[in-house]
This record gives sequence, structure tokens and C-alpha cells, in this order.
Amino acid sequence: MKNSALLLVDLQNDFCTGGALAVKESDTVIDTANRLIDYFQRHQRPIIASKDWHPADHLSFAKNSGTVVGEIGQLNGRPQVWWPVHCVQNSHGADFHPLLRDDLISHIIYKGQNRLIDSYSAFFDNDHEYQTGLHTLLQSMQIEHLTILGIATDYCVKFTVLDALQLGYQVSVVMDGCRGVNIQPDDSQLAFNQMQQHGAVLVDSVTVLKSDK
Ligand code: VGL
Ligand code: ZN
Repeated sequence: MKNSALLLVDLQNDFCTGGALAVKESDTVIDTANRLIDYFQRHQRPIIASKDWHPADHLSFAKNSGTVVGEIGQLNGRPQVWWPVHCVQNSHGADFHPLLRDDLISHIIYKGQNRLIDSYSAFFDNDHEYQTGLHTLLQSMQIEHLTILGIATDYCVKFTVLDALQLGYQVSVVMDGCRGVNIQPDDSQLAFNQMQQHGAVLVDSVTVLKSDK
């Protein structure tokens, strides 16, 4: 546990049941997140959460780009999936899920504020130009290992994990704490494979909770 932190990716209403971009079984994710939050709290380790935090005029929203939800186009010279309006700053959809133990979250990282570029990773915008401050925060706390879970497996979790590995962190991905959008049915499985190939360790929450060191 020493030098370890918990990173919860985008556990917001819009990605949960009833939300604009809901994944399946989000209740399970919140449940798993709460058990890990309790564990990291008991071990006095940092609990960090990211929030997708878009201005209402964000150009990843199909409505603002005159495009069709789920199709792929180009934004600022890079491939972009067009999304429904989601996680608009200060809206209910951008709030944490009501059952999440967010009172125990020690730091919140905001991403996706620039309307011209999407930001799947909690570390960088998709062009890797702008940093969110997460890396600086982790460095200031001498964090070397991250336990990561959240939504969506095939977007924000995947790119957060790949950036973390590239920055030199050891990463455990809690599989039962992740769910994906799955535009293609096996997108989440492919994302898990890709994270593992790049050096992430895929774990089950039960294993994490049992390892009492
Ligand atoms: C996400 C699509 C658009 C995510 C965010 O949190 O995975 N996906 N914005
Ligand atoms: Zn988004």
C-alpha cells in the first residue's frame, strides 16, 4: 500500500443508469468503488477521482458539430467519436453518482474543458499537449503505484491507464470496477488486453481487499 493511490475514473451520473451516455451495470461499478474507497481510506492512502467536465459548447457533442452520435469524424485533425451531450460543467449529469462515497475523495481532477479537443485520459488532453495536473499531484505525494477503476473501460479508463504506464507508474486495473461503452461488443475486452500488453496488471477487487499490507 505504501506509495499507492486509488484513481476513480468518471463515476458520474451521465455514465450511469439513466444518464446520457450510460454503460451497463454501473451500479456494480459504484459498489466496487465504495469497497475500495473504504479500503484505501483505512490504509490512509490518497483517493483521487477524475471528472469529465465539458463546457456546453464542447465540439465532441454531435449536436455541436452537426454530426451523428456514435459515428466517427475528425476534431482538430484527429479521429473523434461523436457523443451525446454529457457531463456539462455543474450539471446533474456531471455530479458523482449519488451512492458514491465522494466524501472520502481527497482530490478531484477535471478534464475535457477545452471545447476544441476531447480528453479521455485523466492525465492529458487527447493531443497530449495539455496536462490536467494529475501527474504533478502524484509526484508531489511520491505515488508510484495506481489502482484504477471506473467508466468507461474502452475510453477514459483505457487512455488513463496507458498514459499512467507511459509516465512510469505501476498500474493495477480493477476489472470488476470497470464497464465500457462497447460501441463494438468486444471493445472493453480489447481495451483490457491492450492495457495488459502495455504492462497493466488486471486484478479483481476481492484480491485487492484481501491483500492486507
Ligand atoms: C468518456 C466518452 C466521452 C469516458 C468521456 O469517461 O470514458 N467517454 N467522454
Ligand atoms: Zn466526455
